[in-house]
Amino acid sequence: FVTGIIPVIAGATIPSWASAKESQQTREDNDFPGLITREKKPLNMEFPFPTLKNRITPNNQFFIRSHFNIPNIDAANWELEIGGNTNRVIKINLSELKKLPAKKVMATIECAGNGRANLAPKVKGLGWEQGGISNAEWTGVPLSVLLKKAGIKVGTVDIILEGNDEGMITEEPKSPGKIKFARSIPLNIAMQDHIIIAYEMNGKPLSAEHGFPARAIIPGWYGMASVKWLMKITASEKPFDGYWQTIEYAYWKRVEGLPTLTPVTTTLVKSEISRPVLFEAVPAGKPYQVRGAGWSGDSNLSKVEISTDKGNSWQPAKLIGPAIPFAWQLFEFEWVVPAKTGRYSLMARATDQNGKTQPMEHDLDRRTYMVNFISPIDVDVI
Ligand SMILES: Nc1nc2c(c(=O)[nH]1)N[C@H]1C(S)=C(S)[C@@H](COP(=O)(O)O)O[C@H]1N2
Ligand SMILES: [Mo]
Repeated sequence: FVTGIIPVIAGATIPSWASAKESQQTREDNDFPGLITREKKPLNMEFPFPTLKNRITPNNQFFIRSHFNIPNIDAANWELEIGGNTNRVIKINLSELKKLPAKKVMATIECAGNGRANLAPKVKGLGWEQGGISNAEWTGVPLSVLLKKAGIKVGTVDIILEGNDEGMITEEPKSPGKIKFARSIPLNIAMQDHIIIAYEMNGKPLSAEHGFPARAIIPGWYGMASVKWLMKITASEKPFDGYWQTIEYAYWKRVEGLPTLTPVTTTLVKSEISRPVLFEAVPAGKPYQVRGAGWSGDSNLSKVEISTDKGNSWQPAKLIGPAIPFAWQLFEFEWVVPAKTGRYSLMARATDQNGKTQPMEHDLDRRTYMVNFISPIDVDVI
C-alpha cells in the first residue's frame, strides 16, 4: 500500500485540496489509483476528471456507483433467467452467453447525479463533482437475441432488468424491507441492436465493481439503466414502477401543465472542462490549451464552444477524433491568455445535432438529476 500518490497532470493540480485529501485517506488499496472516494460502503468512487487524457477510461479509473454492497458472484453457478410475459422461461449460464454472437459498443456512462455538487444550495445525495462519468468499450450479446429466444408475448411494454445486489433503504422514503436493484426499459428500446448484455469492458472480463459476470449496457441513457450483476430479465405487461424509477432517478415532467413523476432516461447534452482546474494559476500572455469532453445521449455533438469572458462571447473548440454514437468526444481549445492578470471565468457549452444545448441554470423540475447546466471554471491569470 503506497500513500501520497497524486496523479501527475501536466500543468494541472488536483481539483480541490479537500477531495485530494479525502481520496488519500479513504483509499483501501491501489486498485483504483487516483479515484475520489465519495462513499466507502457501499463503494462509490469518482473518476478524477482533470486526469482525462484518452477517450477510453482505463478499467481501474472508471467511476463506480453502487447502491448496495458489491455482490460476490461465483461465475460457475451464475445463471441469467429470462421470463415474465414470454412463451418460455430460459436460463443461460456464462459460457452459453459467451457463445452467442457478440457485439462491441463504445458507450459513455454518466450517473444521473453527476455534477450534483455544483447545485446551490447544497442538496442531499452523493456529491459527484465532474467525475460521475466514464467511457468504455463493452462487449456482449444484444438483449434482443435473448428476448427472441424466450419469445416476447404480445402486450409486453417494459423489460425489467434485475441485479443480484440487495439491501434496505433506511432513510425516508424507506424501501419495503430488502429490495434488489432493478430498472426497466421500454420494449421498443430493449429490442434495439446496441442494447447489450455485456461481459467485457475494454476487452477484459467485468470486474466485481462493474457488474461481474454480466450487466446491461443501455447506451445513451443515464447510468441507472445499465443494471450490473444482472440475474433476471422480466417481460412486463405494465410499466414498472420500482424504487429507482419512481422515488429515485425520477423527475417532474410537465404533463398538461401538471408536474408528473417520470423516470429519468436519456443523457442530456453536456460538456466539462478537464483543464484548467478550478482556481488554477494560469500564466498571463501565453497560449494555454483548454481541454475537456462533451457528450449527448440522443445524438452526436455538432459543436463545443468556449467562453473566457463569463459567457459574453463564444469561440469554437476543436473536436478530437471521429464522432462515435453514445461515446463522449474530447475537445481542445487554444486560449490566448490575456496579459492582464486577474480572475477569469471559463465555460464550455456543447450543442448536439438535434440542436439541443446546455442551459445556464439548473431546472428544478429535474430535482437533483440531469445536471447539465454550464458550470464555470474560475482561474487566476498571474
Ligand atoms: N445492480 C446494480 N446495477 C447498477 C447500480 C447498482 O447500484 N446496482 N447502479 C447504477 C447506477 S446509478 C450507475 S450510474 C451505473 C454505474 O456503473 P459503474 O459502477 O460501472 O460506473 O450502474 C448502475 N447499475
Ligand atoms: Mo447513477
